[in-house]
Amino acid sequence: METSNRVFSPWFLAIAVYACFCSMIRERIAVESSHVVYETLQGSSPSSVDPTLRTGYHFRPPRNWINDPNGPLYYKDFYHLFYQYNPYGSVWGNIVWGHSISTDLINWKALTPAIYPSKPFDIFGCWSGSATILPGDKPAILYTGIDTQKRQVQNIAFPANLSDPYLREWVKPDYNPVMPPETGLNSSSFRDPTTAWYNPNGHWTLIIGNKRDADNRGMALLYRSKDFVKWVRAKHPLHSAKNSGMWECPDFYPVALRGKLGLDTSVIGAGVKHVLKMSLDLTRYDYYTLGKYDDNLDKYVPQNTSLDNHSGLRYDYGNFYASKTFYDPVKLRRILWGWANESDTPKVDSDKGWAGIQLIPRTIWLHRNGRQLLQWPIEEFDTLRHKHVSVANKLAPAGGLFEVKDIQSNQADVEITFDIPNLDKAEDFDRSYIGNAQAFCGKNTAETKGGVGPFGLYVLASSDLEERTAVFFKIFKNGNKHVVLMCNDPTRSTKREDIYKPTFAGFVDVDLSKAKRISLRTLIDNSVVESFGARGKTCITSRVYPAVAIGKDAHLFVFNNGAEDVKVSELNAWEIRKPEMNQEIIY
Ligand SMILES: *[C@@H]1O[C@H](CO)[C@@H](O)[C@H](O)[C@H]1NC(C)=O
Ligand SMILES: *[C@@H]1O[C@H](CO)[C@@H](O)[C@H](O)[C@H]1NC(C)=O
Ligand SMILES: *[C@@H]1O[C@H](CO)[C@@H](O)[C@H](O)[C@H]1NC(C)=O
Ligand SMILES: *[C@@H]1O[C@H](CO)[C@@H](O)[C@H](O)[C@H]1NC(C)=O
Ligand SMILES: *[C@H]1O[C@@H](CO)[C@H](O)[C@@H](O)[C@@H]1NC(C)=O
Repeated sequence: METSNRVFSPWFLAIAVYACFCSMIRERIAVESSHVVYETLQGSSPSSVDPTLRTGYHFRPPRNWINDPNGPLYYKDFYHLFYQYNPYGSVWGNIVWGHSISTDLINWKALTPAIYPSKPFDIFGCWSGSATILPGDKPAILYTGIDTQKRQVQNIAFPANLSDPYLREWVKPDYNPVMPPETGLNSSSFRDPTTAWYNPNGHWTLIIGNKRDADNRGMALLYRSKDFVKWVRAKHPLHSAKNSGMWECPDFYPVALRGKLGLDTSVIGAGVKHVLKMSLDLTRYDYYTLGKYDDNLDKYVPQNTSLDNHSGLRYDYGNFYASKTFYDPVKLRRILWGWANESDTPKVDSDKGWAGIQLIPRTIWLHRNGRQLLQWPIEEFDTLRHKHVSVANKLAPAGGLFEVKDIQSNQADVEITFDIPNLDKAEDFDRSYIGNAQAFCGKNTAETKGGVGPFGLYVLASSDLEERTAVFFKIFKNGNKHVVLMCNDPTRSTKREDIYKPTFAGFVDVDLSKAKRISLRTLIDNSVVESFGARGKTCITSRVYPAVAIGKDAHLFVFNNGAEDVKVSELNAWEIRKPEMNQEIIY
């Protein structure tokens, strides 16, 4: 039963001391954080969880608030996911490390929280961190603790019992913190250690997010250790950029120049590029650059095609933050986890009893053009595909639309390929929008008539189309090239007016002059629309809360508001089954 508090009671008893500290936090407030703090809502959980728009197949606990994915790892036949979790309410606060295990990254069983405040070095919070698998298959977690002085410090934790494949219990040695904020560092901007990589010069290396106040410079501070216990800060950061503000949840890893295979985080050498990702607190989005890691200098330099600021590349141009990758040694791939928050109001979140999900884990690899990464839902996701419909060679005429019938589309997976026979009607691109897709799509909605496009999907639509979320492409001319935009327009997603409905958009780096076609895959899960354009080149996630288009009343349409006909050469849609989602708790 989702509606009961009982499931947590043995754990509550076990950590009564911790609960006592939580009530201290609740009354006093507040730990400095990048989250808005709603003090009165932090500990108020309703007696039942409102299932109406609740996601079914995206990762989430039975109830309450979650944010960042933490320490993903594989150990003795199980994938582990930890996550920032409020056990008492559905706004941010009282943060512990929730913990779940899976054999396929899709079906999950819950464990009791792995790391929670209990020592002077983390008594005011256990914030984000990462796992590293040390030689001999020994996992170690490094995380940010909030200490008795409310400073951010980095702590280490080890499994209590390496024979336990569930890694239920974690030990935090008394020599913590292993990385305190030294003089000169702002102890409110010092968090989120990464997975460490082994530098051939003989040391473990990792980075920590930081900001230098003088020039608002975001930084990836570099730390080294020979034994993983004693850590020393290097003089220079791995990388930094002025005016970028606090870098949260950095991630740093190698990608192969060719092919989809992932690499262990310690792989260094001629056949790889490196990815540096940071979550910018200023904008609340995740950005990455591709570049070169010099392991002698311990420096990273972005390549000249990667913009090193918040006009740069994003994993996802929508609601996606605090992401983290890990290397999967079973299927030899790198997997990306990212968090999506709600767009509803904190009061409503609190009344519903749930807030936040992790998006479908994505396999991530380098495009052969070397300029960007590609992402695709892990193959295991396809095991949830159920009832299927398909459409082939159907015209989406200029100004027209058709409904995709015979499946219930509120929880669905839709793959569609559009053929664009003629690009002549493409309008000239207004160059003032170069680098700013989102501003463009904010002005030019799904209803703005165009030359080639907008064409795409209306999802979570009411039968009369009063409610609908549009995911679409629009194509322009820029000299003798084409500019392709992908947009997610939720402005008509619900009749409710109190909801945050940002339009999201990204450019799609495709050459339409050769193959005049473009594909879209969209995962729909009641209040989530997660889309992958052009086989994973541009991804956009959005949270929407229809008032009418719920359950069986949610419809799916293909539309074309351009002046040029397009053809749906292929469309496949599946209903998606609900996996096991943390209902069962293993103590
Ligand atoms: C360690 O875990 C194994 C496997 O779950 C279990 O059999 C054993 O009793 C555990 N040891 C301790 C000391 O808890
Ligand atoms: C330290 O960082 C915090 C959080 O960004 C900021 O509010 C504070 O002003 C900074 N302290 C100094 C001395 O600049
Ligand atoms: C980027 O660097 C490559 C060599 O790595 C060079 O061929 C290319 O001209 C450079 N592009 C720009 C825009 O500087
Ligand atoms: C990012 O850098 C590029 C190239 O230097 C520049 O054209 C662009 O304006 C910058 N964007 C922001 C938001 O600073
Ligand atoms: C998610 O919530 C919206 C408001 O509903 C905020 O505007 C975003 O900043 C927030 N995103 C993150 C990553 O916290």
